[in-house]
Amino acid sequence: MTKKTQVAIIGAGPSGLLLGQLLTKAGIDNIIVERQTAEYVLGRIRAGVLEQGTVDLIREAGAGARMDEDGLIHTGTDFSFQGEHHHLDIAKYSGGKHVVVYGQTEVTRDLMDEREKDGGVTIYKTDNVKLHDIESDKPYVTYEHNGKSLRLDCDYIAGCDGFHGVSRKSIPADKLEEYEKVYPFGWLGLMSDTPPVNDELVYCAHERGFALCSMRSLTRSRYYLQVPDTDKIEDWNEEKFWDELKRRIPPKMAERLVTGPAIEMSIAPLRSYVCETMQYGKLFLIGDSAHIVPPTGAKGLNLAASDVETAFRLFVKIYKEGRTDLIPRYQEVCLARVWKSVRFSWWMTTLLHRFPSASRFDFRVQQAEFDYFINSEAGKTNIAENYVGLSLEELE
Ligand code: RFL
Ligand code: PHB
Repeated sequence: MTKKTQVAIIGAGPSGLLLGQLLTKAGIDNIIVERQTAEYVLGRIRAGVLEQGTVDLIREAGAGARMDEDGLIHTGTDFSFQGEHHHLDIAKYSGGKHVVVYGQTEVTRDLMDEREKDGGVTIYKTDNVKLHDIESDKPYVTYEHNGKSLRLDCDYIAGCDGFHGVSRKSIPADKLEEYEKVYPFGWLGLMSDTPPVNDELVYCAHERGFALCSMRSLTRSRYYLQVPDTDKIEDWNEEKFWDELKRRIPPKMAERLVTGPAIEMSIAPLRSYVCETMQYGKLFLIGDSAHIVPPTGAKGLNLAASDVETAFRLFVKIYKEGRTDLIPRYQEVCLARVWKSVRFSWWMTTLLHRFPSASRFDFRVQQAEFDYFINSEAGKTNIAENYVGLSLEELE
């Protein structure tokens, strides 16, 4: 059986769902093809910090009501270096901007609900998704669903299928321009229904390794620990996690930390990756399918949202004004922002983590760099304006 749509979207993560909703609201037909079930997608605990641009786009997609109600506005963020606590007034140093703490799971759920209300089509539990003739005027997608082989004809394909997806792999290898950096550690995350230890997030550099105190609400906390990339989840348990966290955060915070059962514990590897070939023929790579950043700058989901914004504005120009001449601008506009976020995420990671290869000299330089940034007006402005998100170029 063959279906037809204007934009075929591969992947129902935040990129695919956000693009789908924006297109639907603009009257551009789209179908999402997702490998997993909706429950599986909602079970992945990931991002927590939304930039203003991401918040605005979610509202434009009609999925902002619950975020506006429940999202926590953060006008500052905290740092700790070897147990010494520092507050950074993000609003003061970014011209009055802030970030919103609202979980990726909730964003995804809101977008799924809105899509259902609008009658948007998402085909979950698909297998063997393949992209065909992406260089031609008649690209199409084939997949298996409920034991049947199906085909989806389309004008364009949006590859929103994450780092391990099939979209990027459909571009000929000799056309891919890729850059990668893998870090020798990962983040062990723990979610618990306990009140957050601090009213702001706390990024903690410590000789035992980095730790992050984050949250999802006033009753739900999210904590992370830097762990060697060789660690397995079986090497850890809740007790060991809480003990280690208390050692890495400021002592006063450790005293008031409320511990509790883990709702989720998992390890994520850290990497920086950019595929500069973000558009090839009729295929557009969006979000994690095109780039990965280590989570230290809270940029992954926000970069995905800014790709979505660029792709969406482009599709509107194409369908409403026939502006196919703007297609090459897609990757130019995206990459200008991607590389700046890649830089910031790499810098935050380098500033705050313990690298196994670091010497005593390297540690002193790291300490001096932190000291400089946190005590200088220029340093604080630098962190704040990157943290709230840099602006996006116009398509034309
Ligand atoms: P996703 O979320 O990976 O979704 C891709 C979807 O595509 C599906 N898929 C396929 N579907 C069909 N056929 C195939 N062959 C397919 N292969 C894959 C998958 O099942 C999935 O549903 O990519 P997307 O939509 O681009 O979204 C990107 C974000 O998820 C990611 O950037 C963020 O989570 C990164 N991130 C953070 N970003 C922030 O902006 N702020 C944060 O605070 C933040 N914290 C984090 C993070 C990521 C983390 N991990 C686990 C990597 C914290 C962590 C720990
Ligand atoms: C999170 O709450 O999951 C989170 C917050 C800030 C980061 C990374 C992850 O930089």
